[in-house]
Amino acid sequence: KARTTTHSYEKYNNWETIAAWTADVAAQNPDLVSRSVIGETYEGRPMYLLKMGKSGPNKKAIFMDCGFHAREWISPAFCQWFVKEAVETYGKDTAMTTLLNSLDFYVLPVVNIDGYVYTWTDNRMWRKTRSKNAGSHCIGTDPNRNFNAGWCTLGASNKPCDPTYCGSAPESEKETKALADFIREHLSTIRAYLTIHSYSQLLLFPYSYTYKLPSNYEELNSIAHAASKQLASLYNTKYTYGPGATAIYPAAGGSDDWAYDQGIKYSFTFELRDTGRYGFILPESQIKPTCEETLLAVKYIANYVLEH
Ligand code: ING
Ligand code: ZN
Repeated sequence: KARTTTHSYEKYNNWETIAAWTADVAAQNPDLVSRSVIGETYEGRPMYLLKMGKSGPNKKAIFMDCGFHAREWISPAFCQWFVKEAVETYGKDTAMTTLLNSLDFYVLPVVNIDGYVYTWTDNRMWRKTRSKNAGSHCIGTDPNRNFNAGWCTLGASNKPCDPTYCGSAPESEKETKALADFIREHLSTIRAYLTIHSYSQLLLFPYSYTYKLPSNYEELNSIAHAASKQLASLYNTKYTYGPGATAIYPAAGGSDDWAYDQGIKYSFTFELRDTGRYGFILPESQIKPTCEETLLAVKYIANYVLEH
């Protein structure tokens, strides 16, 4: 099929371009990257997952996803940037080389593909999935309210027309079910879960569905402190960090809380730039600096996981 747009790491790419890019980056780096399909979306699009790392025995893994919320375009841009940095700096940057030799990274570049497509074609501010709701004319479920973590008890709506609609049941969405199934099947290796959103410049960790603190709160807090410091070292971008319930707002059904309760003790939600000047419509000129600084934080967390 003829390509209609050229991929660029410093531009926002449409889904067709990102899908073609996942095939290309795997084909061009066969000893470092492989592509699989973990499911399909409500509208039937394949959910591509990239596995990155040098093959080796008994490797721990880090799972990272982007594009939960359709309008948060900087998020998929970061997943693409991360993959680019991995393949371009492996064998050159000693830190990245160590990470890829010792860990596998599972990167899901866009979770909510149908929603992402809809923000390109119809409504730039769309957030939810694009599934039909029985008994309602309103479309979509908030994928980050659809996980089985205090599901729909707090900071979520049971009304299909609301932007934080929790869905008809936990994992009612094909996209969240595919993600949760993959993680459940790889629980023996996955040591960290990272989910990339925007905006607000926050580094969140559990819990969001309750005010109770996670068992390794002190450890998560110190990791978040150090990762934020790394991030700020490049352009002085200020992040706040803490448990979701207090650092942003109480909200049940989030993927980070669910992953944590599955036993993945290093679970973080990034809220990338900015703090509201441009919000979800972050200019393309900010893709490079945003991704560069975020990469420092992700590398810090990955290296911590490797050593613990
Ligand atoms: N923020 C997240 C949201 O889904 C969040 C905040 C994180 C909620 C973790 C619950 C758990 O509302 C954005 N911008 O999407
Ligand atoms: Zn979001």
